[in-house]
Amino acid sequence: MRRWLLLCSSLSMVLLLSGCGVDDWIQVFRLDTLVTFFTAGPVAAYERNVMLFTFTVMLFVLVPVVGFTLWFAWHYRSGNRHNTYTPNWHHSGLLEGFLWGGPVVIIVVLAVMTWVTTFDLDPYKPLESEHPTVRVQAIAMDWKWLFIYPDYNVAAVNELAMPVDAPLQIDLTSATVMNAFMIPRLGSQIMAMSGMRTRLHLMADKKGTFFGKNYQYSGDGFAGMNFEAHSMSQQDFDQWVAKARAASRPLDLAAYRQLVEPSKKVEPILYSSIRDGLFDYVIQRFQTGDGKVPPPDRLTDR
Ligand SMILES: [Cu+2]
Repeated sequence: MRRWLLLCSSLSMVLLLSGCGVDDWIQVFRLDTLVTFFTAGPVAAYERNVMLFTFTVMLFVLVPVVGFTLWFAWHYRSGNRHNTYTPNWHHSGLLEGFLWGGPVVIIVVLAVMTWVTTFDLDPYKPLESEHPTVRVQAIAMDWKWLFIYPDYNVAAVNELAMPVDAPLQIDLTSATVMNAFMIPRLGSQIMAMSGMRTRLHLMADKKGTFFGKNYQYSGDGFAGMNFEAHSMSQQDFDQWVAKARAASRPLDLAAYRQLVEPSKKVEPILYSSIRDGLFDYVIQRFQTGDGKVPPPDRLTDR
């Protein structure tokens, strides 16, 4: 414990003295893995503001309650002999108004805010941007993420690349149990479920590498089911796609079957091409029950 304290304080000193920015703090203390506070995109920023607004509104309950509790305890102490004695007191309109009015106002404010922001933050709602949307199909596996770029005909395991300021339209499903996709610095967690498709729109307005994770406990390899989301210039993104294409590792059905087998702490893998309709195939396998019903013609094994 003392060693930890010493380490932390010396680290803080080093950071303070070197005049580091917020990003260095985030790096050192891995804050990006814990909270949606250090935002790197509009969705996360909106969510952070909702959180701060809610917190502020609730302070209007918390501060008076804590304050009056202390004041009552002190004022009505047994030793206080300097008060009017009112044994027949039983009602005060002012007090009733105060006790009920505040909470009612706060509930109304929070309800309206929740209503409005729920529609604003609908994960299915496309994001507005001058840049074209990048489509991604994410498949949760035991215990890694597969990201397919249908428009570029490439795929990657545990690595999500995106051009900065371009909206991502992520379709998600699972090839196993339920998983939850989230990149805290970009906002909005969403479930990935077998036999179903969910959709999430995200956007990064900063360049950088962001931590992403499965936030739903899913068994043995869960702890290592992390990935890196890279936000980069359009040029770098094109280069990333070119790098994937040069990988000469096609993601055909055989490669998929191999990949879908449980494995832990998987390093990023790039795929140079993808089997057409793979995402729908994964969904269909679970919709038909036991996975034995033949998939669509183009996906049958030969
Ligand atoms: Cu839930």
